[in-house]
Amino acid sequence: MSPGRSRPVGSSVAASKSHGMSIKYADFVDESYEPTAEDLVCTFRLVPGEGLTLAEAAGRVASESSNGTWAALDAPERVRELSAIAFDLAGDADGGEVQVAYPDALFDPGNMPQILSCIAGNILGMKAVDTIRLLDCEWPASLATSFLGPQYGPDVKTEILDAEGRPPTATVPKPKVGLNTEEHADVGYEAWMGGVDLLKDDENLTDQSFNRFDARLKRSLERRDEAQEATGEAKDYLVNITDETNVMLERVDEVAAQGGGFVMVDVVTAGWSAVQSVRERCEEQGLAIHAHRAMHAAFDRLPEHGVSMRVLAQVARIVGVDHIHTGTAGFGKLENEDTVGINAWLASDFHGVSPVLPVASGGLHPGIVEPLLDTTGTDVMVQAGGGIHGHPDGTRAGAKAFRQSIDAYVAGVPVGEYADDHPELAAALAEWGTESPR
Ligand code: RUB
Ligand code: CA
Repeated sequence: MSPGRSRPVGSSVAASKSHGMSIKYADFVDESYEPTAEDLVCTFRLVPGEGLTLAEAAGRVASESSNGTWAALDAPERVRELSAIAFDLAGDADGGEVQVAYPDALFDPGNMPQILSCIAGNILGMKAVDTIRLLDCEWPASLATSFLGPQYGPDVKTEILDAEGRPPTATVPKPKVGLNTEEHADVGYEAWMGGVDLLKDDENLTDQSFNRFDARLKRSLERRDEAQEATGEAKDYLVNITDETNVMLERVDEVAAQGGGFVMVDVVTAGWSAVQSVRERCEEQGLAIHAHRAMHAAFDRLPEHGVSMRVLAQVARIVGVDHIHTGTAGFGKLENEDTVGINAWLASDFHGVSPVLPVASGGLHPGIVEPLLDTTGTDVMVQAGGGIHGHPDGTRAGAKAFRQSIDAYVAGVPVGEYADDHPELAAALAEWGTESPR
């Protein structure tokens, strides 16, 4: 079969009705189909429901995620042209992997919720599959470039920060929620003075009564300016604007008015539509977006079901965040899926869409930086909360120790050796060693 969508309707079409043709599940499978450059191609891993073959389950997936349903339908050819085709089936009734090609005309360009309602919608709950996971997508240029994409990506290192040639660093004050505005901004000041580039709000700190958004933004940026002046190094603040969409847009304007360079959004809990709106406003205001991925594990933790972190990261890049958390490659406190592969994808050529800077975060401390960067490379942001503020000599010493561990790595000096004349690093290594916390 030649590539392209104009193909004879599946051999199993039983009867054509007067004004069209009858389409049913089996017509959504064509093992000889070759996808075109205009197709969105999704790879699914699935276990068919009881009594179904892999092909029967795959046909149901392609049908339900494009334009079919459980009943055989009479449909004109032009409607049929919008159908997805399951074309590469590997496995059997016990499970396998299936590729499904979607014509780009099925989608509404620039509308991420619509795209996800197709490829990650009803199919996740179909009885025709016991489990199904969207593993990976190959995006056509027409969809990938129908969104704004990242404004800065890794260029934040030089365009907003002074982090050329090294991983930028961030820290989230701990306790994560509960400090008042002055205490929170103080922690930021101490961390900046110790050598950290970015103060970061925690994902569940927004505008609570004990630490109001407006006051925190204002006070943190005042302290940032003091730290910038004292150190001569650019510093900034990842302020968590997550809220209802219109409130977020007001906060983007407010951050810009106060001279901040970044906003942080909990992209999964806020929703991609809201992230699209924030991205547009950030274009006007010149702000970069730090994407926290809280709740991603509801989609990606169970390996047989849901949506992979790889696909969530693809969506984030297309919509246009500048940084996204992608885990710590097995080090640290949280479960991670394929950090290295996801980070490579975020840096890869992708229809001219800018890359995204990945963020390693969750249970990091100076003793883990060396093996982490050995695994991920240095094109990442590294974040430590407890691994800075839990330092025996406090936040400023913790920030120094963390920065020293990065400087040691970039200089090619083993961290234990660098600690010989860097007492803050020596104290951190004495406290935590090189173990990952749990
Ligand atoms: C970091 C922390 C962040 C995690 C989330 O705190 O709690 O929310 O980065 O995980 P600490 P991920 O440095 O004290 O562990 O980055 O994997 O989404
Ligand atoms: Ca957190």
